[in-house]
Amino acid sequence: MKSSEKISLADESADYSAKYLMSKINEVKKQGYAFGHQDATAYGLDWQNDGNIYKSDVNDVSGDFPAVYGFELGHIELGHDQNLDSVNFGLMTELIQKAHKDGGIISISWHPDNPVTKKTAWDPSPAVSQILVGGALHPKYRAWLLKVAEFLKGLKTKTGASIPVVFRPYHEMNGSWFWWGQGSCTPKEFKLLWRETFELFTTKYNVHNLLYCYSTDAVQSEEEYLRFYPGDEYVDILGMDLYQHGTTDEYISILNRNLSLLANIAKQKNMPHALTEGGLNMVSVEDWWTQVLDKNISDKGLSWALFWRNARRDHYYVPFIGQKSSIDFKKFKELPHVLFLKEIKKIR
Ligand code: BMA
Repeated sequence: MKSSEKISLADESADYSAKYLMSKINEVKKQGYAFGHQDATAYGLDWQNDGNIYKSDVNDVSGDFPAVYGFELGHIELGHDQNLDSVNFGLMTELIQKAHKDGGIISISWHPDNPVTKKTAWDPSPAVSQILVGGALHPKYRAWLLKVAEFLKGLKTKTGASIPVVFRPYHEMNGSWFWWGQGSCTPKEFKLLWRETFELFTTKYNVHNLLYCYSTDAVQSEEEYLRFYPGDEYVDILGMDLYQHGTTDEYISILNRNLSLLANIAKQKNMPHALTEGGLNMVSVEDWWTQVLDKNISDKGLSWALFWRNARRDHYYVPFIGQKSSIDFKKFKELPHVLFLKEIKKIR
């Protein structure tokens, strides 16, 4: 029997592909951690994928593609053709197919608009109580979730096999910037939102290719990490989003405190864990990759670390050719425990 057949996931009807992905994620951490980038192949600094090129700033600089590929579903709920960052959903499906075929891991986030005010995800006006079962906007929200579910379950290889993904909804809920965050709903409402989404996906919409990832922003304590936690029956992977907003010394201590705490909870729950988002905007520290990041995360048992999108000249998280941290990034890529695509491809 293969190890993936023994794996039990939050979704009791999870398909073979999801179990296989979970066993792969568990294998990865035995060898190191995988490197991930948001929208890696959709666009980069001064280029955009028009459907005819396959490239990534990461590959241009380092000679290999990321092992983990972050994609974002914001605005799929509105029925738009493009997400909130102008990535076409058809193209996204193709890029997911390609990354999967190459042996990469897919992680998907979702920044839905505020269902009450119709403003962005960053409008913290309360909304959760109205979209829960029994709420006035529940039917509307169910229709939103159906759109997400259809996209996710429609992810198939060219030969029709299911493509498994790490689904990471309602992230950074302990922060107060999203409508599902702290201050906009109670922990009880948040947990219901998560569980109702999970139940709808697994029992009504028949989505069975997902691993559910719970990810907070930085926390002060285990209690804070678990304040909104919906329960082990609804989660497969534990994550944290940790960005450098202040000094390098501050970030070093944020990484160590938070990732040690995360590793501890993950051990108790026997779940894999990851740095699900992070980075230093515009990577202004030359040796950031080896000296700030790797030195402080390599002993934390992570399965992966994903860096945010290369959107524009003042909003990017991985180097492009000629960028200040690119020499250090190449050294980082050569570290034996840092896994890029060619390395993760070998892990089964
Ligand atoms: C944020 C920024 C936004 C973007 C959003 C969703 O961190 O990058 O510009 O729209 O993520 O990808």
